[in-house]
Amino acid sequence: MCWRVDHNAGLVLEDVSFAPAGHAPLQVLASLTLGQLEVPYDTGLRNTEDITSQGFGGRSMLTLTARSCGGERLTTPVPTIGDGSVGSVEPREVLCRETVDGGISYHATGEEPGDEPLVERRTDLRLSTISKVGWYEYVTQYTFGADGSITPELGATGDLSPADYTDAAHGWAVGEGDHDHAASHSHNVVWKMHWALGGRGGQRVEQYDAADTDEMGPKSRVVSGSLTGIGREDTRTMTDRRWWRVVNPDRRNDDGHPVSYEIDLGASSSFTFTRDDGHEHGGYDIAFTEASDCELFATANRDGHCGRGVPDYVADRQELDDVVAWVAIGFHHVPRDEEQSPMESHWQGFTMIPRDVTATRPDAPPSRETVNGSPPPAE
Ligand SMILES: [Cu+2]
Repeated sequence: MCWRVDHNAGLVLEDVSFAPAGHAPLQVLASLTLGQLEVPYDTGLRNTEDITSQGFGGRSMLTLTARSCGGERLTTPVPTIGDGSVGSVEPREVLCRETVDGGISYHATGEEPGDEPLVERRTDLRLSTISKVGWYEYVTQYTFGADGSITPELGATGDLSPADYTDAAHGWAVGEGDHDHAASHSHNVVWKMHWALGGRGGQRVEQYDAADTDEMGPKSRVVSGSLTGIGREDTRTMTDRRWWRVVNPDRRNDDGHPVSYEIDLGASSSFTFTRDDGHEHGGYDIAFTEASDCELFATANRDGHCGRGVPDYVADRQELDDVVAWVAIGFHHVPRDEEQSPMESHWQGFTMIPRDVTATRPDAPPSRETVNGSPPPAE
């Protein structure tokens, strides 16, 4: 992959490829960035749009220290004033590249009684930057698992806003007694992924749903799963047992299955951006749009003629081929006594995982290399 720092979006990853063990690399994404971070306070008295107003790059992006980065610190030129259109740039150590232990990759009982279990730990590549916006300091983090998983996360630390104290209905008492209620608020994040599975274009989008049927089998209820195509620009919401995938139908693995990446939203406090309130496509957990160079941000997009945000982008229902996905993950933050001070980092994010990029586990241990599909009947 390549990386750079954008004045607004902060860390930008481009041309992201995954090379499964023993296989040729597959391009996965053309780009991966933050599309917006909105922080509306429950009092209704404050709202910030941190990506489009202040930005995560430029002077907001902090120089890393040995304590803030456990790995290697990488340098890039960062503007000293504004977006760099005037003034000078300064090379600074802003990107942290770490190799971290990802826990147990697999654990499976050995072939013969008494054999050691088959066990491997996972290694993850983790990239992060830190941006200070107001009282908050945000960690933009992307974790690339050896299994091909990609996990975007935003960590929030720093301090609670000293300027936002309210009553019990809109906050939480963090001082002595029942007086000083720090205001609750939401961290509403949209990530933007421009897909390029095997290269840009020719991408298809599908939604998977598994529905409870009314049918009770002999042992359990029958659950029926299916895929439906999303052929045109649209917004969708999350529900139980639902996920999405981006597919390249022209590229197949050795089992003949089209390669794809699955998008799993996980836990989120669903939200509607304040600006999107009342719009037909305003409340979404994920949106798919056809790539356009001027559709930069999820809201407050400046280039008015191509739309002010995601609800405008999807409105003309263009056919999807060169696909951009916008994933909305919210976190409703009710302050705690322990957050003074500084605040313990709180995290929000989601995961993308390969689905049928390879015909089997790419790094299978020798005794499992031939396992693929329904086993032959026992003799
Ligand atoms: Cu917060």
